[in-house]
Amino acid sequence: MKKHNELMTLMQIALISIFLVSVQSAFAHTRLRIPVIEENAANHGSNYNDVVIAHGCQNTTDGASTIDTLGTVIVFPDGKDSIIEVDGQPHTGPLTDFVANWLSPVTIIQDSSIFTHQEYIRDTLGNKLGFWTGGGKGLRAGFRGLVPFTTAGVVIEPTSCARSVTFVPAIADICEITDTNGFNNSTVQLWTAAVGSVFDGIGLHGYNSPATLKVNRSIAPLPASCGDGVDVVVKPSAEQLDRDFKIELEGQKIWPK
Ligand SMILES: [Cu+2]
Repeated sequence: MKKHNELMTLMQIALISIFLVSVQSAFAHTRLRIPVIEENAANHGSNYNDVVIAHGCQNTTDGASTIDTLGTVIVFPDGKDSIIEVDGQPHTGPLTDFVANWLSPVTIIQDSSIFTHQEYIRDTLGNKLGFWTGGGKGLRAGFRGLVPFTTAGVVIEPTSCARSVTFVPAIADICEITDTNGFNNSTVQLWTAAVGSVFDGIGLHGYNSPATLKVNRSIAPLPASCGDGVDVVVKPSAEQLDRDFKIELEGQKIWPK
């Protein structure tokens, strides 16, 4: 009887492991390699990170991710007309209610090990909100890609009740250059918050499953009146994505077509 029980336990463990492995691969989406960081007020220090391209695009025969990736685009919320949520509720005030220094959050780390071209995506004031990289060998399906960049040190407004601020960038892994009508699982992987932009990707593989960068409060203590504090989430507006989420090469827009 005891042997029988041990066997059952072993089988249960095996089944649970199989379940965990399949859950993990279902969640193997494009993410940031370091999704949680601390405030970094030390003279505008940077936080080193990578976009992790987890898989290519899916073929239409069996849905496996067998299609190579030609390039990647990432754009952070600009903090001007961004969608701000406080403990899940809409916040109508500006981002400066919670973050003191969100201007130019991204710096590219020069690297051509996967893609040959790298270029910033800027707002009209020249702030670096994101970048694209593409061309060259590209990323072979079945391999993972690390696309390196840094984020500028984030300073949480000391007088605010924010105990964390989570920024939600938009990322696209592009396997074929198309217009927005050509978006499907074999041409692009869209990791965007569904905010009503043309990049929502309704019904596609990464629908409303964006990467996140959570900044935990770690410098100024929470004011006593804040209690446990609040968690703030910042998403790009549809207007920003429709305007900024693109690949432009020498003034020519090449993605989406
Ligand atoms: Cu995935």
